[in-house]
Amino acid sequence: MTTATESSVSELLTSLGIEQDNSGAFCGRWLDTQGSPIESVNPTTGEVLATIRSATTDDYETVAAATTEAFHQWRTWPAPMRGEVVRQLGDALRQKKEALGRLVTLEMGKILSEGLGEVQEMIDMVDLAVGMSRQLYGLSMHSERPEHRMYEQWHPLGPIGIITAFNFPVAVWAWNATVAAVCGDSMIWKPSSKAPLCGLAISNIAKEVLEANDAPPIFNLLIGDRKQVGQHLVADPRITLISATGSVSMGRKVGNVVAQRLGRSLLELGGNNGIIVTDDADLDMALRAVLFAAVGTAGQRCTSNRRLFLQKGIAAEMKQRLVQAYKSITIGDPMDPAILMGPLVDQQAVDDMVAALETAQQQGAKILYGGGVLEGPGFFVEPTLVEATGEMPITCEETFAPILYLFEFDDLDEAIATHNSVPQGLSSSIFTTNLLSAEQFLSPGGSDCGIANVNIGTSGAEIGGAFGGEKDTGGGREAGSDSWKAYMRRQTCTINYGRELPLAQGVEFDVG
Ligand code: UN1
Repeated sequence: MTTATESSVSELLTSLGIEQDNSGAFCGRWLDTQGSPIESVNPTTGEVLATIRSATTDDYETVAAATTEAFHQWRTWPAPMRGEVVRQLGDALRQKKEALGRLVTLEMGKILSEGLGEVQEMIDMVDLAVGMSRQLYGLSMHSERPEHRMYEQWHPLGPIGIITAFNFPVAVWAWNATVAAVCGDSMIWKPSSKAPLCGLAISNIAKEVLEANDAPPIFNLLIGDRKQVGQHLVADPRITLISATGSVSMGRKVGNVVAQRLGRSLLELGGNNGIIVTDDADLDMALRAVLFAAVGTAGQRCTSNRRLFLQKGIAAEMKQRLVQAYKSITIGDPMDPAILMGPLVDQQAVDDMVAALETAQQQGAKILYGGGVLEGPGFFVEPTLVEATGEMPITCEETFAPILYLFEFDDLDEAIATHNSVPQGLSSSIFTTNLLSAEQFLSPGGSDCGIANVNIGTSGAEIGGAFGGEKDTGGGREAGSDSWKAYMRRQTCTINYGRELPLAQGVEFDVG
């Protein structure tokens, strides 16, 4: 007998065009892929949701060729017309927001409010990209030569590759895809094998929008392993840009291969994000921000708060309030609105958390709260507070789990130095009511991260800004501001409208 939950899950999947057994490659049409099956597992129950026949090397070739062909057509469309297609993608996402949000929650386990928020982030990206489609501005310069004009223009770049992680299985595609589309690029998306159904659902939605506009197949998909798909995508000279989100070790490999062929890469890798709370901070606000940043998405955001620096005057009170708050975190089915923390994505993530906590204790840490693994089914753990003492190399690593390391400090210089002493440089925050402390944190000698916030947590960035970080985080910038430039090629043009041919820098070169 089918239970109510089972039937509602299958209704949801059907409404997004997902079957029990699915193709893993799309390029305007679904290919008959025959690669080894990938199971999408619901991390809340451990049950298989659906299967995907992964793409093979042959499928890669078919998709890469179609994506290249699509680029040749798409780049001739005026940018505002490309923007119109993206606008319609936004309409489709609005219609499917509820279903897509539920799918995100079902497949990777973030709570429904965050699942819906992620789809909203896609919609916001669409709106931004539609505006961008009329604002892909180049500069004009004054030529040093008489009767000459100089300007720069931005052309579509080419077919691009988008590699995304499980934790933002749809929004990170949208950061790249919406901007790349208005810029005139076609693309191949390789989603995480831990969240492949999200890739199927989005591809089905994009397919309808493209077909309704007689647009070439620019939004393509390949689901498969590194050998069959990933390594071809990264090494393929046709793929002008690889935008990759994931671990530092993945980014190092991808970056190396792309650099070898002098391609472009845009890397958004690990974070080890710190929050500094000074004695004069508004502790109510700091507490709420830390909770969302450290426990939200079960600590599985690249922006999750992993290190908390407490000034000595408020440290004891904050620790006590944190423990109280952690005790009241509701853990369970992420579809249930009363729940604040869902499961980790899989057993490997649970094992990684357990191993990190063991190492932390060997290195002298004390667990202040949590540390436990909950009974299955599902991959549930307790959110955990760890008192860091002295030298603890584990605190320089990113563990994708709800572990928060607590540090104490005397003065802000010291806190900023420790804050910056890790290899990663994504997001950072300070909680203070002192203008001088806030500005010190934002000054050139302050936070060394790509994102620096005052009285806001480390996670939950808006799409209007450029998103990304420094050092091991990889240096890439996605989403808003002028991030679009990564998806286009710049051309500097000089036009002589006179009858003479003067050379620049006063060089004379006359024959006879
Ligand atoms: C990620 O975890 O890879 O700032 C992206 C945030 C989200 C994006 C996170 N808007 O937390």
